[in-house]
Amino acid sequence: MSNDLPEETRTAEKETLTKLSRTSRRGFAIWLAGMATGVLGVRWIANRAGEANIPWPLRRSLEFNEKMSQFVIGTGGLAPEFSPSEASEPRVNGRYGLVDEPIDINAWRLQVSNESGKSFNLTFADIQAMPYHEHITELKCIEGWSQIVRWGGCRLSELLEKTQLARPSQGAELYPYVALATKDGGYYVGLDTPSAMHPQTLLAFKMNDQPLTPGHGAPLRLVIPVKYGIKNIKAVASIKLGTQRPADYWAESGYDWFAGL
Ligand SMILES: Nc1nc2c(c(=O)[nH]1)N[C@H]1C(S)=C(S)[C@@H](COP(=O)(O)O)O[C@H]1N2
Ligand SMILES: [Mo]
Repeated sequence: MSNDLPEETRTAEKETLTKLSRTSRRGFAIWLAGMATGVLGVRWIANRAGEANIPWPLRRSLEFNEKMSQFVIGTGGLAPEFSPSEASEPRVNGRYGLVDEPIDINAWRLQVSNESGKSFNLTFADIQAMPYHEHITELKCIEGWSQIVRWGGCRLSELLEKTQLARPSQGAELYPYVALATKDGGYYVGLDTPSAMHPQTLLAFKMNDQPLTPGHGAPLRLVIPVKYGIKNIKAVASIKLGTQRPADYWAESGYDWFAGL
């Protein structure tokens, strides 16, 4: 793994995580106090054994968030959209998996594949030939800042439909997971397929009407406004559908794997 960020930056993200889990625990404790009088509360307290190194109150609240987010997504809920005047450029945040050399766009390929062995190498022109979509949404970093940005690109759902990679065979169930990675594997993200197929989930090559800059993930990045910034992988080079929950860079450091809003 190429950790080209100074160690202090990584440490800063970890400290944020610690603060965040403390905050979630506090919030959850208040919520749980209210619930404890109810039947559900009793059942949840009974269920409190530690699991997978996540303190139980935090784990429960994450599972609760996960269910809520999936409910919103399942009913076609959209992340809030804003007006063009509100959009501006976000900071460059996180350089894992980004390369310093300029990208040769003619040699660049996006590898899309699935577990059944089906695979395509798409050119940048293939991506640009897809129906173009834009939205103005908030990029929310788990560190506590957010930025309204105008994004443009193709829908991941339309690309998966066109390539017929979302299912093992026609009429079969969707693969439940999507794994995305940079070319060198220095950054990688796992998604649940419903979030990947959400209409606002874009493979973006434009930011605020300009071509994406290298720091923001040129030539192509994921924009997934129903998730925190950590899932919005820059310089994405491979996308694979499968049945196993994929590895995820920040989930490995203890962040919520689902990371939904
Ligand atoms: N390849 C790659 N993608 C990444 C990251 C990274 O370190 N490497 N950081 C993530 C995080 S934590 C955030 S908040 C957003 C920030 O996007 P921006 O740099 O365009 O503001 O990118 C995400 N995508
Ligand atoms: Mo972030």
